Amino acid sequence: MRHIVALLGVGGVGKTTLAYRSMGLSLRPRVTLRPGVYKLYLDRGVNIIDVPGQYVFEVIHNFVRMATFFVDKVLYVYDVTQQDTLYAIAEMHSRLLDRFVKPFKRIAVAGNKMDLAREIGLFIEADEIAAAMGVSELHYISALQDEPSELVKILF
Ligand SMILES: Nc1nc2c(ncn2[C@@H]2O[C@H](COP(=O)(O)OP(=O)(O)OP(=O)(O)O)[C@@H](O)[C@H]2O)c(=O)[nH]1
Ligand SMILES: [Mg+2]
Repeated sequence: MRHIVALLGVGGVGKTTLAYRSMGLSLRPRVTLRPGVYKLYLDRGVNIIDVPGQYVFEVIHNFVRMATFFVDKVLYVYDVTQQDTLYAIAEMHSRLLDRFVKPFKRIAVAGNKMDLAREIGLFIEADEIAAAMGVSELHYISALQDEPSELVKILF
């Protein structure tokens, strides 16, 4: 069975960059307007679902319209230099819980753009919000700079 992971987060946090770099591509993505499904062939197949939308309501609307019942893991992505993107994933999560009887098997939070955080000296941690969301799996990454092998790990 393929492992299906959905990337959720507001516009510009780096979802498509994460999907591309996990596949070893270094293209600079444009704004995602349509749902993307990227297939990775590792020891186990992975489908990465890149959900379009700039704002919370759009992302949730687009995600719910997709075949969300197949999703094995939801990876909430925020930008560690933008506090509002962190609040946005908490809001997305509560909106999803309002709609689904059962939460997803696996839920994780990824704080992205760590390279930028180090450069500008501003790092917004997700510990408290992740705990409030009931999420214990938390990763801090640079979708732009981390090795693909490291990025792939957080998809599982
Ligand atoms: N410095 C830095 N920039 C990043 C990183 N990841 C993504 N970016 C940049 O952030 C911008 C948005 O990245 P995308 O991957 O398009 O973000 P997205 O979440 O797919 O955005 P939408 O498609 O608009 O929803 C691009 O200019 C990326 O190059 C990162 O780890 N570090
Ligand atoms: Mg995108």
